[in-house]
Amino acid sequence: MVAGFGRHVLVEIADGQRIICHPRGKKSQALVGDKVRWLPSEDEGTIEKIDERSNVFYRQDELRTKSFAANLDQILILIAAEPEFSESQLTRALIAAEAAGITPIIALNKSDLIEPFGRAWTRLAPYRSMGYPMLPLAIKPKTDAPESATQTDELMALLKDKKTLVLGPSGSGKSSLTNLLIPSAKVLTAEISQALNSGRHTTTSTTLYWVDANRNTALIDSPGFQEFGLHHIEPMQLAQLMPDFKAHAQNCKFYNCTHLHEPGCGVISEVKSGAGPINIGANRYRLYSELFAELSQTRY
Ligand SMILES: Nc1nc2c(ncn2[C@@H]2O[C@H](COP(=O)(O)OP(=O)(O)O)[C@@H](O)[C@H]2O)c(=O)[nH]1
Ligand SMILES: [Mg+2]
Ligand SMILES: [Zn+2]
Repeated sequence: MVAGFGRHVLVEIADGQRIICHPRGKKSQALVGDKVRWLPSEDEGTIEKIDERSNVFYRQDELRTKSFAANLDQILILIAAEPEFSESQLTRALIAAEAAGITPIIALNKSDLIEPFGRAWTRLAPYRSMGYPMLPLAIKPKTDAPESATQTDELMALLKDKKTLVLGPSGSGKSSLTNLLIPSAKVLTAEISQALNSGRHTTTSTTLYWVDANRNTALIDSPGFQEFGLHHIEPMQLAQLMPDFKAHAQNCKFYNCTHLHEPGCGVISEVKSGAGPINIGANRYRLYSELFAELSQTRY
């Protein structure tokens, strides 16, 4: 499945044709990236079965709103020198990726903006020492920039033959990346919304674009990075999904330590001393405490 607008989805068949399909019944909610079995019905199609998924990327903003993609190889978190990225959003996306067992790549765009880029790159230092793959990018540098060649070769090598979900805040360069790699993306998007949307009110959707003619390399565009909810994650799982916390949580005295107030907590003693090889900065500890509180609120 390559695009979805509520109950109407686009399924791509072997020859590359994309067909409007409807799920049969309520339970078979197909996600972008799913492999599905379908049957023609009149001029459209019905999804009969969804193949088993290797993974599902899950983001739950409010209790009712869920966004998904399935069978991903990796997640590209695209942030930029400007506008300044939110460490909270970055952390949430990384936790969601860890929870789904999908490799995240952090890319910092707009390396041509030397000073803000330097500041942002420094802010990312803790994430490099946690071991996250990270690369600088210039997707669409200003033409008067000293080095105006686009800096995307390393990224291209990472994307090759993989299905990559692209996430990032508004203004980070997501559309620029899509347009660079898939020159026909604008036309495709217009066609898709026309096919699926005619006369309906819908929000923007998640869409899969092939980068190569052989359909081996794909980018999946997904809106909504601002409100990155993690309501599907238990607070007690959090530390295991944050590599810097995980490294120190094994030293806690209590196996069910929340790392908020317990005596003999390996995390708290690391935050206080800053002595370990993987330091937990004050920012990260604050983000953890906030998330822990948020995820501990009443569940339905
Ligand atoms: N200086 C600079 N600007 C860029 C770069 N890449 C994209 N932009 C600009 O950043 C702005 C936002 O880009 P866009 O692709 O629309 O971001 P989106 O909101 O994530 O889709 C546009 O004005 C782009 O021209 C870059 O490498 N350097
Ligand atoms: Mg955009
Ligand atoms: Zn602890």
